[in-house]
Amino acid sequence: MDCIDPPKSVQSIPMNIAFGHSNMDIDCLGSLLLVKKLFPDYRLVKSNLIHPAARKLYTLYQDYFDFLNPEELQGERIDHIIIVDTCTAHRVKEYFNHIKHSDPMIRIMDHHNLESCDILGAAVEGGPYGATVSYLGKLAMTQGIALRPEEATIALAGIYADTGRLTYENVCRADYEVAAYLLDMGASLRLVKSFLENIIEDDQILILNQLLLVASTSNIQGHRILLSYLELEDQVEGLAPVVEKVMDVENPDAYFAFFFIPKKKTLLLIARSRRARIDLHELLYVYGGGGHQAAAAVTLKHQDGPGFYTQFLAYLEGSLKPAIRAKDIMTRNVHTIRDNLSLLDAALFLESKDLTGVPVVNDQGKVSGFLSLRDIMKGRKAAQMHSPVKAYMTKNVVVSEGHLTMREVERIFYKHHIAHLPIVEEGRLVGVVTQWDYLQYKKASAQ
Ligand SMILES: [Mn+2]
Repeated sequence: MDCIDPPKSVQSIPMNIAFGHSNMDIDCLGSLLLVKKLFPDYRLVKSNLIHPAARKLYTLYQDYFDFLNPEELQGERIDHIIIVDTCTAHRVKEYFNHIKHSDPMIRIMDHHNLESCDILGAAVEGGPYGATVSYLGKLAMTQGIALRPEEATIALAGIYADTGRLTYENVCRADYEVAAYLLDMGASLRLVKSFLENIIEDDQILILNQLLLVASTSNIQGHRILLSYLELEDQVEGLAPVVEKVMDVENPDAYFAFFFIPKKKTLLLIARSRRARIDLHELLYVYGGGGHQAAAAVTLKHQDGPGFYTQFLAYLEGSLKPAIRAKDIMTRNVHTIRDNLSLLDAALFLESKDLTGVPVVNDQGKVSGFLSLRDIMKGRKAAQMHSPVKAYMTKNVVVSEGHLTMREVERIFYKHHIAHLPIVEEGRLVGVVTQWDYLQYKKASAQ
């Protein structure tokens, strides 16, 4: 052969490329798919690391995406770049390491803290969406782009993955709008669900079973804390979803899962919290780890596993903010009535105060009953509105004390089917926790 290949470093046709962050996740893949539809002249570049949660989807669709490796950018002239799902320079370093002799225009589409973007010269767009897919999905909707069912499925998986199936606090209206558009395009919820299933390996299932056996709960500062300590022969991938599964089963306020690999003297602590008061990032930051309030982890080398476990428990005991208790959320200055009041006067009183029920107290301030609208209704039906309250009130009222944790309050509500829980101190009424108080607490404090 006498023809000579042109030197690789002098590519005359400039390229447009798009990529997501290193360790590509499902939102990344979904976003890149939409880039492919919206900007057909862009080539997609893959990260050399795929997040474990996205591997299934990536493996099934790698032909569809037709990714370039970052190394293949070497020597190419790049004119335009679209970066999705990150605006942080160190998360796209693996691509820029190979981009030389180019001065590309960079467009970023993201849903993370956009104002803290440190990729210089880039034009940033997006906003506080639950997923980057939702931003790109809005663009696709505006342009009337049609998707095939498989494409819609991948995109929807991105929204579901980043929003905890549309339940996290980051969810906004656009996430639902784009989800609806993707359903119209034939997205399969059954497939989405299977892509999100991330406990698939045998060793993950084995560890799940072991954790369920060894995990135990402790009461620390009024919180129900789940703890487990497990020694592993070697590193296991995908432990976080296993820990989350145990969390779902046991439903504690927070879970601290310790994994120790003796031969490497390495300790991995994975933590999850369901209470705003338990800030895991703050707790693990002290050990050089972190994440966010509800999910954090730390890896420690040169450790004595059992020793660290004991030491960490003492640290938790001293650092956890006390749990919220009935006295913290109860309504104080409660209205009360006496049992010799007529039902009619009691009804007028409830109406004037806009109440659905009221504790009945005696001369000593002790709770002797509870009168609800339902009790009054019974009196009205029997044409007994001039009867005294004591004839129709609920006697044997369930009362509690202020130190009860919210978990205990919850249990009482459900067990006794009541909507008001009078709180007494030394027998005297000091407040009431209503279902409304309880729901406000749930909204503010629980995940
Ligand atoms: Mn994302």
